[in-house]
Amino acid sequence: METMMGNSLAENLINLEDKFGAHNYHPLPVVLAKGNGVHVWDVEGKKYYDFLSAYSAVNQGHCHPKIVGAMIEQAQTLTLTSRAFYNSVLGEYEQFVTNYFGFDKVLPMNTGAEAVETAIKLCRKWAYEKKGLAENQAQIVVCENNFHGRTTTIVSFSNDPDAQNNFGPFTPGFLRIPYDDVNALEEVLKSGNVAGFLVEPIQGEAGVYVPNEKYLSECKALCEKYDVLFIADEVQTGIARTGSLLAVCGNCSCENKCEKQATYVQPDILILGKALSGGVYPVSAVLANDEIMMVIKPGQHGSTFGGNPIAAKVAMAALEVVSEEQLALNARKLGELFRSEMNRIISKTDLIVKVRGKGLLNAIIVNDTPDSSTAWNLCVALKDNGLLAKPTHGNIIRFAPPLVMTESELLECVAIIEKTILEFKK
Ligand code: IF1
Repeated sequence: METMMGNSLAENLINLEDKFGAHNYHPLPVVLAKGNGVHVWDVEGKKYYDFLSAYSAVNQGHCHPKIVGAMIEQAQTLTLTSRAFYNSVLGEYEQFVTNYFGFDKVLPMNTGAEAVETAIKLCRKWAYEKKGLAENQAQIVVCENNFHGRTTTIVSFSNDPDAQNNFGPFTPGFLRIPYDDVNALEEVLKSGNVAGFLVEPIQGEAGVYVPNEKYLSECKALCEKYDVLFIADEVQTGIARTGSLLAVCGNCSCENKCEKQATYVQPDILILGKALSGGVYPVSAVLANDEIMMVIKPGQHGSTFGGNPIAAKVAMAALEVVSEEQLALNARKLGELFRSEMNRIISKTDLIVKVRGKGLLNAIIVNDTPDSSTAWNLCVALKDNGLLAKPTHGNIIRFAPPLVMTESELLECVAIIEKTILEFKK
C-alpha cells in the first residue's frame, strides 16, 4: 500500500515510532495490525505465526473471544473504582484466583515488575516482623543472569550491563548466586540475614535455562531449613507455558495446582503476570498464605489500578480458558514434539547447535558468537517465511507460540523453521 512520499504504510508507521517514541526497543522490521489465535497480520495483510506470544503473555492465543468478551462486558459496566471503595468483582476474583493456585490470599497489581516489587516488600516486612531480622538488614538472594523486570530496585540486582548502566544509585539488600547451584544457596543462607530467595523456575530472558530437575525442591527445602521465603517468579513460566499450570508444579500437567503431586514445590510467595490476563490487559498478582500476607496492613501498599474490575473479570476468564482448553497438557505434548523436531533439524545443519526448554517455552542456540547478528538475521528470514520470533541474548532465539496451537499448526511452523535454517546463508 503506497502512501505519502512514496513510503509504504509500514515505513511511515515505523518512522512515526522513530520520531515520536523513545528508542527503548529495537523491534524486528514488521508492523502488526491484527491478531487472532496463533496468527498475527501485518499492515499489508501478510499472515504470520506468532512464536513469541508477546513474551508469553498471549498463552491463550491473540484476542481470545472469552477473555475479550469479559473485558468488553466489564468495560461497559464499571472500569475502575480505586481501592478507596469495595467493588462487586474484586472479592469474587480474589476467591477464584486463591482457590485456583492454592493460597490464602492475593495482592492484585498490574505489571510483572510491580508484582516483583510487591513480593520484595512483603518478604522484607515478613522478615522484620515475623522472623525478627534487625531493621534494614534483610537480604534477598537472587540468581546470576536473572530477569525480574526493569524498575530501579529490580535492576539493582541484575548483572546485565544494559539493564543497569547509569541507572544508579541502586537499592541494597540483595545477594547474587549462580543459578542452578544448590550449594551456593546453602552457603549464602548460613549468613543469617536472609529474608527470601527470589528465583525464576526457568530463566527465560537469560536464554531459557531449565535447571536440574531437583533444583527447585532442594532450594525450597533449604529455605525451610533456614526460615527463608521461597519466592517463585512465574511471570513468564506460569499459566501453563512450561507444560504444567506452574513451572514449580514439576511434571504434573493437571489444569489446577495439586499439592498431592510429589513434584509440586509450593512457593511461600508466588508472582504471576503476563498470561494471567491472556495478553488482553495488564494484570499481575502476588499470592501467599496469611502468616505472610497479613504483615501488610491498610495504607502500607497499593496501586491505583491494582485489582480493578476489568482486570478481575479478564483474569478469571483467562484462567478458565487455561483449564477448559487444557493448555498445560497441550503445551507439554507440543513442546516434546517441537524439541524432537528441532533435534532432527539440528542433525542436518551446523547453523543450530542445541534446543532446550520445557513445554512451549523453548530456545535454539545459533552456532555463532553472542555478538554476531546471525540470530537476528535468522529471525528476519523467519519473518519473511511467515513466522515471528526474536533473539533473547545474542545467539539464542526464543520460541514460544501461543498454547492453543494445534499439532498440525506446530508441524507447519517446524517446516518453516527447517526451510529457513536449511536455506540460510550467513
Ligand atoms: C521487556 C525480557 C522476557 C519476566 C519475569 C518479571 C517480568 C518479566 C520472569 C516483568 C518481563 C518481559 C519484559 C519485556 C520483555 C519480556 C522479557 F526479555 F525482558 F526479559 F519475557 F524475558 N519477571 N519480561 O520475564 O514483567 O513488568 O514486563 O510486566 O521489558 O522488554 P513486566
